[in-house]
Amino acid sequence: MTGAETTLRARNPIDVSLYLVLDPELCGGEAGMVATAQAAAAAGATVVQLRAPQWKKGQWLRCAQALQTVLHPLGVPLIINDHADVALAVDAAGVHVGQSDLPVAAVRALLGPHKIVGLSTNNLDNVAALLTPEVAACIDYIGVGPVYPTTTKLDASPVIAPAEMQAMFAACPMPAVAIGGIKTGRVAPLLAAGANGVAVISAICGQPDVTQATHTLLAEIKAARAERSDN
Ligand code: 3NM
Repeated sequence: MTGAETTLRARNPIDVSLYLVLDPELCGGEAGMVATAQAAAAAGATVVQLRAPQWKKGQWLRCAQALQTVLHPLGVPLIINDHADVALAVDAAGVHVGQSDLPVAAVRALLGPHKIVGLSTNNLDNVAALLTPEVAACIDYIGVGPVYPTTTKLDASPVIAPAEMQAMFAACPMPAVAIGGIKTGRVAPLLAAGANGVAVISAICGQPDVTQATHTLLAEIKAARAERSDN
């Protein structure tokens, strides 16, 4: 797409309230990932992302297809981490990229205007870089993290200080989802700081009762939003 076309593109809506990122190890492999996604989506998770940094493409494709089969009937969008080709092959809802993956303009050009594109941001400079109309027009939402220490992503950036996190949410022109070390009891301050939702791995993946874990997080999100609208 040309710059003019990207700036004219309407942002694709995505409800990032409770964004589940799947982890192959914590879920116990591919079948566990599909079962976890299905249970969490049925319980109210609003987005599922397939993330498997160690996998080969064939496994990505097979698992993405299986996830589409369970998520599509539930109306829950499937986002593919990094691999635009896999997303296109299974007609996933979109792609999420990190700071050192394909640039968002290239992902948008590959996917066309109607797929969701998300980008990880780790500091205020990353958000400031989105503030040109051309770049902002490529992106539908951002991730902001890590907001707490995480042991799930070993190469995570340093934890973002609360003041910087708040500034990132305030500056961000599109929906923003907090990620990193989020578990029960940690949701309210993030939504109060300006997050539109929370993204989790270990708070759902590998939990003994995925449905219950999802319900608990959703209840916290609902309570935090009620609190926010009171103030
Ligand atoms: N991205 P958990 S932190 C995949 O900061 C990922 O961009 C992060 O796992 C970022 O919820 C992270 O178990 C791991 O802490 C999140």
